[in-house]
Amino acid sequence: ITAESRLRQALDGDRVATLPVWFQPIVSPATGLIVGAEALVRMWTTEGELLAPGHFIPTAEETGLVVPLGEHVLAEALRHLHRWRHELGYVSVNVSPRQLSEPDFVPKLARMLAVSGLDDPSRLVLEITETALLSNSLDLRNRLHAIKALGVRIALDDFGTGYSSLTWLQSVPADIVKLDRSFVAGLADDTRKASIISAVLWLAHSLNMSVVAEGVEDLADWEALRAAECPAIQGYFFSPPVTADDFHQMLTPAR
Ligand code: G
Ligand code: G
Ligand code: MN
Ligand code: NA
Repeated sequence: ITAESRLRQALDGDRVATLPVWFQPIVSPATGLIVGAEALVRMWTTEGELLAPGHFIPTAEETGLVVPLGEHVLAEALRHLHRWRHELGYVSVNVSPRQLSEPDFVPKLARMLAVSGLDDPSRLVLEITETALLSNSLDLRNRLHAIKALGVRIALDDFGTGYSSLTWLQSVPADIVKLDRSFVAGLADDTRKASIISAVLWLAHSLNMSVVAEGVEDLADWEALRAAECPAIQGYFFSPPVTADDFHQMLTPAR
């Protein structure tokens, strides 16, 4: 059974069960409170193995199956945003280059928002990677502006690792920079990383953008980011991605 037919089967079946969407908290280091979450899809195989997205997103991209897969993740993200509307600020969803280049991506997104019952579209964030924007075409930029016009926010994922980060900042109407974990993990013991982070924080602030530092794996990094007044962090130190039910428990702990 090929990776493609496995994915096709999953999409034809019970998507919610077979392609569960997990959530990783995004936290304010100043308060320790959960401000948002990144939605990260998983896949159960018929052999009962749970696959991380690295094992099937590339196939999904190549075959175009990332389009129905992406719709499923978006639908689940919106459903959970509604479920957690009183406890959670926002949910951030990864959008692949292939999805973004679908001609009816924006109208579909608008329809999904309309039926979601979401009070404020800025509570949905779309994460875009630099590879999606390599072309930097006018068409793509128009599309990003159309997404912004819906009130949805845009985050630059894996920021700092591509070739054109500063070009991006200039040309993409982004709201959030997600600083790649290669700049974050170990920053407390690395003055070069710490300098890069303060420069990015300053730059983002000047451009009216927020920052999420990814890959915070220990207390020292958390403390350093709090001292640097980084608005938000994400990483194994606080929590790995967890099931929706486990995330629900983190949001509404039993008193
Ligand atoms: O295997 P691992 O968990 O490290 O893979 C994470 C990668 O998979 C990240 O790059 C993340 O952006 C991507 N990813 C996770 N969920 C989704 C999704 O719903 N859609 C897309 N396009 N990518 C996703
Ligand atoms: O490319 P993207 O930023 O969307 O990838 C998110 C991926 O990063 C997820 O697969 C998630 O499991 C992983 N991740 C989240 N926190 C940490 C962390 O603290 N350390 C490492 N190494 N990976 C992390
Ligand atoms: Mn991401
Ligand atoms: Na990232």
